[in-house]
Amino acid sequence: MKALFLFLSLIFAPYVRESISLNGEWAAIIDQYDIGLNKRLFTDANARGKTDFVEYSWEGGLRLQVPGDWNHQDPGLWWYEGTLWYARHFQVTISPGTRRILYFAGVSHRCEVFLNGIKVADHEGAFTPFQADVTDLLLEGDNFLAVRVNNNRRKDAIPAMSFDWWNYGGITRDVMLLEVPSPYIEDSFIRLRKGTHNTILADIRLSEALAGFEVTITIPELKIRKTVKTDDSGQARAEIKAKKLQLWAPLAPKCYDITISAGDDTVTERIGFREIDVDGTRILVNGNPVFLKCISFHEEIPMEKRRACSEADAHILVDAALELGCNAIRLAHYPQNEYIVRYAEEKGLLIWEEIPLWQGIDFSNEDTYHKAETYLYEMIARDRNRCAIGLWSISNETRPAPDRDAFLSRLLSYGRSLDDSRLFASAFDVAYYIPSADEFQMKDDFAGQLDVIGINKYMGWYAPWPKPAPELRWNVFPDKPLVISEFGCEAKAGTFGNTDVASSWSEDYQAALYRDNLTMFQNIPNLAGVSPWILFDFLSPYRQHPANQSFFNRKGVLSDKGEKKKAWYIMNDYYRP
Ligand code: GCB
Repeated sequence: MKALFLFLSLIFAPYVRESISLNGEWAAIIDQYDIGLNKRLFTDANARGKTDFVEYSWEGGLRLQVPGDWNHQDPGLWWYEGTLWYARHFQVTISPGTRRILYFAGVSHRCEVFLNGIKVADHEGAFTPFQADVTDLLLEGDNFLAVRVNNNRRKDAIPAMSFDWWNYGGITRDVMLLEVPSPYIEDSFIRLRKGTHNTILADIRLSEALAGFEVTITIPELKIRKTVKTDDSGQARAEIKAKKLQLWAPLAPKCYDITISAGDDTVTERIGFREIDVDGTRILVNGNPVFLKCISFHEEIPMEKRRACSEADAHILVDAALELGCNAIRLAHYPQNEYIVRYAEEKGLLIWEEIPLWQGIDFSNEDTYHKAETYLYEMIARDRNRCAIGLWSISNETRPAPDRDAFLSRLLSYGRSLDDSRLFASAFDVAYYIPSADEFQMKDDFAGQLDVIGINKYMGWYAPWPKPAPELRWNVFPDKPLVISEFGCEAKAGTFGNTDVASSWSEDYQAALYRDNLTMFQNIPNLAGVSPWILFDFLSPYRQHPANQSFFNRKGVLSDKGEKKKAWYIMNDYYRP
């Protein structure tokens, strides 16, 4: 049997497998001049004897918590951009016949990983995981792990030289050492068969190309048990009719415990099933039109000025979106940690997930293109079994130009080849009011290839209102679903005053602007959802006003302390059924 889809090589379901956590306290050395490789910081050398001149030590220095950005853990690192080394020891008991996979859920932005002095991985891209099979390098007993981390902004990177959020550095997500039998279930894609509501398709691949290997899928709640055999590439497909399958839907989440076993490997994951599609200008979930009541947030706990990294942090962010009345979230502007995605799915929030292809990208650079493909691949590999994810977004605020159009078209085809069960979108900031036509229009040769058009529009903040809101008409990709993927303005919580003056930074100005936007939205015939910018005030070096911002972007409907601004109540009214 030939598989009809691409298998992806990040281990399936790392969070539910047996593992040793390598979170906790790590030793750290700041390496501002990037000389650590020459000094061999990847070894745990100690000077012994008269002529041994080791000029560093992993003992007695800085200590950092993993997961966690380095910025908030030491005042000297708040603004730091550069290289920093992490290291730790850990103990292992070797079990013959098993494999060990070192898994990093996210390191910001690039890193090299050394185990017992030998390089085992390098990775670029702060917001997606990577792994290395280290079975053959592990020692019985003590092992030494060192990671060279660098968070410099670079012209050819994604994101590139500047972006409107804090450039946190470090090992910002979990690190674990997984123990799996051999062979193990390396990849698995479980979803509804396209066009049906009662047929489950499960594609499974083993870590080795073993033919005739039995793979069993059980779903006890549905009384399903099906065994299939692998082909000579170690792959198997099961197509399962499920009579009483209850589908997952926004705010009506239903997932099942699904167990996949192959040889000695058994994995039980929570998996849900849903269909997402477009019909003209509407987004359909399981055949029913859904208007996206969405909100964006960054992976940040603003109250503590740090990146979000734990299950408890995920609850803070997702619960705040639920309290606002949302049925969807936009993970701005990058894949956020798995705790957020899993908890949102459990709570029934449809997810718009995106890669950080945010303004200022070097579209004519072939290396940058390959980085974009890698990002998309890793995001989809990590999350394609999460039914809550309805939209993959591939870019934010890019300007039409031949090199950009070619780059995004190519990237979109690549994305569609990885997953044909979801919608593809992008957010644009090139919809303008055209006085001669007396309407909003947008010219973009690429955008028409997408399923859903996102429009970021800051009426009343970056752009003045050309006419009163009720009179503004929209004619932007009228045949496709359009989501207002950003709107809003800055307001300092606790500041009240004139509703007409943007420079008042008042909650009242923000509230009036929200009301006007909601009025204008009534004149967008193809509107399929809205997503205010943003849930919480967030940190950004862009935001330099000493009194009003102090490096916070103040467009939150909640302040950095979690206080509700007036705009919060307006959105809550709009979203309440
Ligand atoms: C945008 C960007 C977002 C910014 C926001 C702003 O259009 O997509 O990342 O933070 O505007 O506040 O200016």
